[in-house]
Amino acid sequence: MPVVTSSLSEGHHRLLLSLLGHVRLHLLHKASVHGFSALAFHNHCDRQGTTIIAAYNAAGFVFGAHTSQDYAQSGADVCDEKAFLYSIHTGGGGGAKTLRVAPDIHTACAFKDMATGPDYGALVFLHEDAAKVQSNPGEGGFTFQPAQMHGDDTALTEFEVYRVEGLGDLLAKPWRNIRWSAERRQQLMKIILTYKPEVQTVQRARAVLVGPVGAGKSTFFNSINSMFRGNMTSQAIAGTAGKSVTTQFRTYTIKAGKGGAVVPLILCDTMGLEENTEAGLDVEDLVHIFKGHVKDRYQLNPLTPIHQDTPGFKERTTLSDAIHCVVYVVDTCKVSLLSQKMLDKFASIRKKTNHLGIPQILLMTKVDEACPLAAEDLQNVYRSVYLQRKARELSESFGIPMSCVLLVKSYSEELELHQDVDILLLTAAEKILNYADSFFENQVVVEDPEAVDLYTSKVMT
Ligand SMILES: Nc1nc2c(ncn2[C@@H]2O[C@H](COP(=O)(O)OP(=O)(O)OP(=O)(O)O)[C@@H](O)[C@H]2O)c(=O)[nH]1
Ligand SMILES: [Mg+2]
Repeated sequence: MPVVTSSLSEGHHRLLLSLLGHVRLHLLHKASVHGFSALAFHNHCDRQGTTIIAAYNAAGFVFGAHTSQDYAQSGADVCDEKAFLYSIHTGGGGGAKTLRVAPDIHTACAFKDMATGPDYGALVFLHEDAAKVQSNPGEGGFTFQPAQMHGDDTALTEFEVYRVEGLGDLLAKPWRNIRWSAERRQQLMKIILTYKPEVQTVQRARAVLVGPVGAGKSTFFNSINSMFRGNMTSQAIAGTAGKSVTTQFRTYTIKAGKGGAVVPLILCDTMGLEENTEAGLDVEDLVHIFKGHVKDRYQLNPLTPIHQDTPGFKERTTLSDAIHCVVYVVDTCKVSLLSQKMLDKFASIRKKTNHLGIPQILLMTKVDEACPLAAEDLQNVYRSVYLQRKARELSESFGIPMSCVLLVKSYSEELELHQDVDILLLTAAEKILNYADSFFENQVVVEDPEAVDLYTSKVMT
């Protein structure tokens, strides 16, 4: 499915936010993709809470309507003290002109909640199921000059609707204490570099990154690698495409500096999960990965699941080959958009992971994209009310305690390392090692660890 992107320029976006306060916009409907029809509009926008319309015309106007009430095709007149019409015009060489029209409180109902396009009386969008707006200034209690509202041009070149998500304020106290100092960074580096697994036969902890396509798995590995190397690296191919960019199972060894000591943490990268069966990483393939049967660079194929006769299948595995911690990776911007099918897939993976006794953590990536407060200053990450809400939402839908949820920002476009980014990445790496220790503590001690089927504790011949 093509990615649907907003047509708002950076300037329009900024001006729109200045009308709305401390919020984030989430695109629900884009008529050039979904259709200039009332039906398509209601399919995407009904019962979405606070929304704002952005209609575009060839005269360079972006204009629309804000309401804090649901569209629900109830047939009723909906009143809303928070409703307003607006217009932003940046054409003509001068600065941007912004117009905000509140309804007359004595007469006004915000909109007629019909099965038509959004009907604010003075402006009726998608009029007659077409790319146009009907303009009736004064009607419904909204008074304006048509020239100021839409430059007298009622034909629409685009029509978008955004859900307005309140970001809340910053918490007075962060919900997790992070020390943002150079000393702490050094301390975490040292803890990780001197880590030794509880079990003597195992040299390094092995964690696997599991998550939907584009969640930031490969970029997380690249970021950890860059941090230990001391410069930006991009060993794992990362990027965006309709399908998973990563198609091979990779086990990455990390070195502290060029040619330096090996970090006692192996990060394994996998193909992204997709909601449909026979697409994306196969859940049974993942179980083979957990048990250590899959070799580095194995070409994953959703249509041909791995089995014992698969070339390269590693039959005899040791504790060193197995996965010691599963790291679920989820894009913070997409927490509310995880489909039931994807959540079901995660639930089935969790069931299998629990059965194998592997500890799990949940990594929420792209906090900078999800929350402007975190983008402005990463030290706000555990103080942002919005991010805390998203973490709770995810923890509940996964059934994973909040204590296992970690927020990170990976290096996606930077050329230089940054202390705050490093501290969040190192905190995640330290947590992975602690959880791997829990895995080791649960292992039965066997006489010959080199010849054991881990998960049946059966000595193999
Ligand atoms: N702003 C920002 N972008 C990120 C972050 N992490 C990843 N990205 C971007 O997200 C996109 C997808 O990242 P990948 O690391 O390729 O995602 P993946 O989970 O490996 O995806 P597949 O291999 O396709 O399943 C890339 O364009 C990254 O630059 C982050 O923390 N912040
Ligand atoms: Mg990848």
